[in-house]
Amino acid sequence: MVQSSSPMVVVANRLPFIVKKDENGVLVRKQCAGGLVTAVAPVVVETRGLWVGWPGLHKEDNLEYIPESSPDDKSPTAGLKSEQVIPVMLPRQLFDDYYNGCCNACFWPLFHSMPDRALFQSDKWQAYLTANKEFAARAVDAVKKIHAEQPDAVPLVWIHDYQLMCAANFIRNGCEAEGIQVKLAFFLHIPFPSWDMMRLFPWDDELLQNILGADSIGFHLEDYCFNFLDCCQRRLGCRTDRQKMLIKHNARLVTVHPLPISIPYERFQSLAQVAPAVVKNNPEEQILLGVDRLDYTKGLVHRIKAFERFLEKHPEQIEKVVFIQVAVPSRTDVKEYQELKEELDMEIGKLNGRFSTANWSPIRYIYGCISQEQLAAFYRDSSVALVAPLRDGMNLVAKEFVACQTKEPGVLVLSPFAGAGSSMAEALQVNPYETELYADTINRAITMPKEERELRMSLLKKREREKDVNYWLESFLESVNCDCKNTSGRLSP
Ligand code: GDG
Repeated sequence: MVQSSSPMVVVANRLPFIVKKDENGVLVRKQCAGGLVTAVAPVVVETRGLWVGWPGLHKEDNLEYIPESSPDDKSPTAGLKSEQVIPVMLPRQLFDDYYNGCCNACFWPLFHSMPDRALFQSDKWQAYLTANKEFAARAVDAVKKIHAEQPDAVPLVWIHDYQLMCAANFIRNGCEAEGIQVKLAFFLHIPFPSWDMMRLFPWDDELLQNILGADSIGFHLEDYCFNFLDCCQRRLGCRTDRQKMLIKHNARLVTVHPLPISIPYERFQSLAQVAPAVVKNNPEEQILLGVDRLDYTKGLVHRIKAFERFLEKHPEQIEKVVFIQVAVPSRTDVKEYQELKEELDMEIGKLNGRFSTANWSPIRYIYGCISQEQLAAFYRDSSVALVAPLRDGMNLVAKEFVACQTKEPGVLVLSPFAGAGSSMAEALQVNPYETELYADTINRAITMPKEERELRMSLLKKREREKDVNYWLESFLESVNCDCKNTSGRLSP
């Protein structure tokens, strides 16, 4: 397990589980553990730290206590005692304005460079600030609790993602008022946009200043780091050093780090080794696979159009290939997402109607969440994974596909607009906006000779095996420790 010398306080929009009432009305934990939780939760347990976040309930729900994990719970959060969890309970309306109104209707599209979709509303931004203050107040409670139990330790507060971009500054002020020393780190899971995008946000100066409340800021890619430095320099007039990735702000030095996230590689590989085979129409049938949250950034409609063009250009592939698309419902109460679902349903229906034969349909569309074991089986038994978002911070699906390729090597088709595209060089690159080339790339992937597939996949696997999620976590902890030594220096002119 990855070690940290400081007690870790994680501050994230969500707790690593949600709290629900079971059929008998008893409060229970419902697990929603992804790779991040799997890697980070044991560090919180080990360092006697805390996790601050939303439990899935609102203030009106009067949550009385956080239930302990059940005795048969084998998940990575099982060791997290209820006293290590601090729930953030906001009034329902405030939560809606903050989460749907600001995070998802403004920051999500803007940070994915889709400004036409972004709504800029002052009241929603105010709700965002209020919510961030509430998360910060609970994080300061967490720090005080640790300080009382371990007075010599300097807690490491690790804030996650675009829902909490202002929390670092509020936590800093709270801890200073209490006279408690902390290290503050922030990690953004989505892209950080260019100055051209950021300047469209009417309160960009306040946002940037609040992000700079952290001592250490992590993004997936160097490009996102440079975007952030650029914004701080141009909007706030900060002095920056692009080589050392430093920003001077209010007489403090803030460090910026490219920290590309990854997956629990071995867990996916092991799942793929035991998962039952995917049922095919015939043993020769080749599966093309897409796995995404149903989100407009993921390029789902572009993908269906490219697949349609591929079938038009290559009728010889009819009845020989099948495209399985898993689309996980997401933000279903938002109109834009409902419209996207309707568009996708229609495009898939049209294509299936046009090309289906008596024994075969070109697209198997799963709207819902499947088990991780089933997912591993799909990854393993697919000949081609189509990972072609219009924009994506990293994209873990590309990496999970590679980890699960334990049998016949398949081909990864990857968009350069996903963060993963900048390191997974052996994938076939595709621009999702260019339908003709997209269709040709699908054909190239489906007909690629075995030697080439083997070579590409073995190189992809080697990289992902070495740089898994634990490597990411270790790199993060190392970067925070280095900061303590380096930021005592000066910014070169
Ligand atoms: C954000 C950033 C960044 C999907 N369907 C099922 C299922 N999944 C799991 C996958 C994967 C995860 O969901 C999706 O991760 P992504 O990285 O592709 O995308 P986002 O949700 O948008 O995540 C992204 C990430 O944060 C991490 O920093 O890479 O850029 O947008 O792990 O396996 N899991 C199960 N059933 C499904 O049907 N069990």
